[in-house]
Amino acid sequence: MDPLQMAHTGPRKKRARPMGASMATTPQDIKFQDLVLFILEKKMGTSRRAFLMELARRKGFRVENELSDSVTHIVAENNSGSDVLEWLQVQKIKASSQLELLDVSWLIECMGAGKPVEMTGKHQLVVRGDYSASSNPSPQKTPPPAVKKISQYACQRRTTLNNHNNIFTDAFEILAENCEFRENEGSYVVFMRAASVLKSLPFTIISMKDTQGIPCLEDKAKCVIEDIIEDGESSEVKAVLNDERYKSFKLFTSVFGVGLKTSEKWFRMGFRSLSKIRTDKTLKFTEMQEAGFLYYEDLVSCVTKAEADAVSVLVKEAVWAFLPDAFVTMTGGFRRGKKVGHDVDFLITSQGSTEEEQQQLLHKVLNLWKKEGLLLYSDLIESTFEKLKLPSRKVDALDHFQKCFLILKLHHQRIDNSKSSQLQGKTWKAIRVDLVMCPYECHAFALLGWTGSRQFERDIRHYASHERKMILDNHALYDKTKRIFLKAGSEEEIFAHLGLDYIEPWERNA
Ligand code: DCT
Ligand code: MG
Repeated sequence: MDPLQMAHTGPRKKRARPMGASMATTPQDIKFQDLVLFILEKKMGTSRRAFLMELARRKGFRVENELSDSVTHIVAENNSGSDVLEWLQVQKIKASSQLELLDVSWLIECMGAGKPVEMTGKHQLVVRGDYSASSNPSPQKTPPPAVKKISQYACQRRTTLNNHNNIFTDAFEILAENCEFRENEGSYVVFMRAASVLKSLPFTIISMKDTQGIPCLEDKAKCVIEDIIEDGESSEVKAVLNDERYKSFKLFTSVFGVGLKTSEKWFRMGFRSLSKIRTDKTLKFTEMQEAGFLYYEDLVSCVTKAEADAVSVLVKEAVWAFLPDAFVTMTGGFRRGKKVGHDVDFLITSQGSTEEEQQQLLHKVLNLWKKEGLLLYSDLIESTFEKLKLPSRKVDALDHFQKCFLILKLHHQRIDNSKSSQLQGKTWKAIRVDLVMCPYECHAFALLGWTGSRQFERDIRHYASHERKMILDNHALYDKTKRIFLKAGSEEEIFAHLGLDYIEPWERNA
């Protein structure tokens, strides 16, 4: 049976569990002001109703908890129109002729489309002349959506930012982060892969049947999906969000320069808040952490696309002042089309300059910004790149390019005013910026590596080694069978060497 048909197969009351408070209280943006929905609990069950209410609210629909005069659409499952009218009579509510009585199949189609779909005869509930019949007219079934085989590798899936399964992927990302904090690499990978595959689906998962044939979903992940479908939330996620260690690590690692080791230390010392840590006389901070605390508020607030564009102008101006032929490309999440990020990443390369000129460039750029008072923090790491060295076999290995991790002062006047998030009184914002300088021969590999997402990078490297006997990293692609390096001047050529269809940057949000 197909997923949409499954929605018609009756109440799901396997386990009657109380609803979490988060369900009704999550504020959601209403996108479709003209519609006010009410979902009938009768014959549907509490938890399924709550799940559908939460899902619809997430998609921007206004869904009322109680039936009121403002309701324009009543959605019911396994009820005829007469059943619904009878129920309304019992509630002493007079149905206006404007009120739409709809089968749940309409709502499910709306969820899939992400917007209200046209109401047709198959959705409208049948009202018999005498109102008395209670049997359910079998609603017309929608044909099953064509299911293409989904690859286990993110580099063979197209994953845009249009995620139909946030409700599940948000849960997986919290669980993965918790595993990361507990250095449980195995489970971290399980949850990240599950989140990644669900992000690529063109439909919302509504029942467990929908998960059939989807790779990368281990039992652990399926249990979470089942919990959310049945109860509207995952008890495991709820427990993690209340967990002392998770909460502390989340807080500590939000400071630039604080990783797992430092978080562990502070947690063991009994710290639970940043204010206590900031003011503790016995603690020693690295220069990075000092900067992290100093610019904390700016750095935890996301970088917008407008801010990233303003930084891009700043970077290009500085780079071109010293190497006018240099290529400067914004990479990372913004290249994948994200509207916000935690930093702005750039890849710089140049064809016509000497090795010496290339090596000096970042030093000159930093000096210029220092003079201009824009450099709030910098950490420059020299290249350890060696030509003809075999690529790294480790999928998470860092690259050997010269790079710097910075905090730049971005004056609000540099941001396109209409989009600026200027705070009153403050004329600038501290922004995290990463600059990477790579030799021209490597730029396609470096661009592919720095565009991400992390899961996409992991999977394309796994794919290269497991499916093609090749080793791919940010510097090169090596064919182990032929024992040769495969050259590439563009990302398209790398995909072609690997025998992969080209995936655009905005389809790499795995
Ligand atoms: N990258 C990677 N492996 C790492 C770190 C980074 O493959 N260990 C790649 C993937 C993305 C790119 O570098 C930039 O990294 P981030 O800035 O951390 O990620 P992002 O996708 O740009 O996301 P954000 O919006 O948080 O900056
Ligand atoms: Mg980034």
